[in-house]
Amino acid sequence: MEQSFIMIKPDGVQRGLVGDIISRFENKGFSLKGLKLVSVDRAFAEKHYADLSARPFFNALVQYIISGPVVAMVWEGKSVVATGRKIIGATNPSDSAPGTIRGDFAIEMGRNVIHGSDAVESAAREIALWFPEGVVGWTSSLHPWVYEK
Ligand code: IDP
Ligand code: MG
Repeated sequence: MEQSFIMIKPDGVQRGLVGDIISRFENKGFSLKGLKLVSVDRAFAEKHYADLSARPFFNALVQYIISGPVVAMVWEGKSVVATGRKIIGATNPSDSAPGTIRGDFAIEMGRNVIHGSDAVESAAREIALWFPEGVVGWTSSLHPWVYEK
């Protein structure tokens, strides 16, 4: 089953949005497979955002991610990568639809509350980076009530 790496950024933690954000993924029917509150250092943040290292906002982005603890999660389910991006909303909160996490809770790109993997391949890379210890293997007893088969 597909997995996505989802991270509540430091502003989301500071603003007390952790419970609401987790509820949105739980309520959808996705399964939580990994969860931890961590502070990462500059080198780790630079590795996570390596693809963006040439962008003008890279330093500000890294500074933002290391400014406080983040909640790192692995969520599993059918099409969780693409659907997770829909739940999160557009990168720029000015373009994020109301009802999405960024649409409901954010105003600026540099304070957009949450990260979600953009493809199945990047999800695998990010999960390996953030959860080198692996995630938890379990199946929700609600599985047959969420999936037809
Ligand atoms: P995503 O988080 O929606 O996948 P990416 O393009 O991967 O967006 O960018 C990573 C993060 O970098 C964004 O979530 C946002 O916090 C920040 N960011 C992206 N583009 C800009 C920009 O043009 N100005 C400032 N920050 C940006
Ligand atoms: Mg991205």
